[in-house]
Amino acid sequence: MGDTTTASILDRCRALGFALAGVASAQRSNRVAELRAWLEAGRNGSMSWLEDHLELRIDPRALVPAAQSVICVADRYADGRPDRRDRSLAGRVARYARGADYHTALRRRLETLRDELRRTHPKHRFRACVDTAPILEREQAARAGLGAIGKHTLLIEPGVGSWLLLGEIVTTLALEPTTSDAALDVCGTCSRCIDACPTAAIEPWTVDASRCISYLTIERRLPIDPTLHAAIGDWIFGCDICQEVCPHCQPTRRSRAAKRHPDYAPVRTTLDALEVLGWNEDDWARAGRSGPLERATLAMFRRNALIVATNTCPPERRAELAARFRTVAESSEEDPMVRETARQSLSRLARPEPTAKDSAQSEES
Ligand code: B12
Ligand code: SF4
Ligand code: SF4
Repeated sequence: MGDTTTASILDRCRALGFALAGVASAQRSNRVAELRAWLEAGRNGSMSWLEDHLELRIDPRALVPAAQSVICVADRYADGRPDRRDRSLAGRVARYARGADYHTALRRRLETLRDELRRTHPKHRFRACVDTAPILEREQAARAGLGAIGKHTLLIEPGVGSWLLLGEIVTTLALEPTTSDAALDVCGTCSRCIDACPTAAIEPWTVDASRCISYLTIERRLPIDPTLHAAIGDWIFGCDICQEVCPHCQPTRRSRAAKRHPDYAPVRTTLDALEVLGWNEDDWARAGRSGPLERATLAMFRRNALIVATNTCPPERRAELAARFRTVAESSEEDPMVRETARQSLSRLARPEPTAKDSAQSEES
């Protein structure tokens, strides 16, 4: 990569298997007020790390002093095909976590590019970021022209979907920005994601993370508010509903033809809720650790399993489940969060079954 231009970088990104790539000029976010208001309203829930390094998060030139450019890349990981939901007590895993962990898979290729650039430009700085660095990844990607931000706050590749995972290299190298229409409105009057979100977490272009099922099941290390248990439905790790309903995310000939990286081929779509409830540290290490599921602890998985099992339990298995939950709730050796969730789930199981008449009434209202 002797004579580095934006075009040569984009070629290299394609060769490395990235579905999308572009360059943004390094500049301060023009949404600082919105970000501060979001944090002040506590919409980050217990993710206090989002309050750290705010100056770096809002300006890549603070993250990498004298940065001039942000090279943005994206992997496609799914095509929006609906899930088959024909098994009871099956907890769904969000699509991004069904194959390889993007923190490893995407980062490996991004670091190859970073190392090549470092070799050809030893006087310049290059910092590779994937998810965990303090940077507003969707904003950078939209600026680089990779897509546009939808009302569910995710980056959408128009007509192909938001099934994208993002990464960046922030650099002091001055590169020609790729053309972008960052202000592109891909939503118009649509509000499908807002209407479909089971916890009412979405307002246009903002998500109350403290209510989002993705946060509740993956990030929250404390018991989950029981008033949100039913809304979690069959999601044991993450949630895809706002993407599943988005017109841009539907499987079409174009989206099926769009190249997805083979690393994300699904190896797990669902997890059996009762099996997860029975996991010990060894089972957990085999099933989850060192992969995309690693972000949730064993106790969080077992808490989620209790909720999903309660939500998806067929009437004829209620007694069996109640007996199993009682053992958990009464064991002094149990994790306190799991015990509390078992108690909450038991009281939900004890409620009378909705009758056909109740269901008809609630559909009418
Ligand atoms: C924290 C976090 C979460 C939190 C909070 C989500 C959120 N919406 O912020 C939780 C745990 C809930 C979460 C969930 C998910 N996440 Co997440 N998450 C992040 C992370 C680490 C930081 C995001 C952040 O800074 N949030 C703070 C809020 C305030 O930022 P914001 O919404 O962008 O705020 C801006 C807008 O409000 C904007 N704004 C305000 N008004 C307006 C008006 C208009 C018109 C526009 C355009 C913008 C705008 O200004 C604000 C400041 O920039 C990023 C990685 C990263 N470093 O960026 C991944 C990331 C956003 N997550 C990602 C994914 C895949 C998911 C899930 C789909 C996973 C899943 N299936 O369960 C869900 C999606 C839920 C959803 N609808 O957002 C991907 C998204 C890829 C994409 N296509 O956009 C990212 C980029 C990770 C990655 N490297 O690929 N996530
Ligand atoms: S991921 Fe699920 S809970 Fe979170 S905003 Fe989207 S639909 Fe709502
Ligand atoms: S569902 Fe509709 S409103 Fe939501 S992001 Fe997609 S196009 Fe925009």
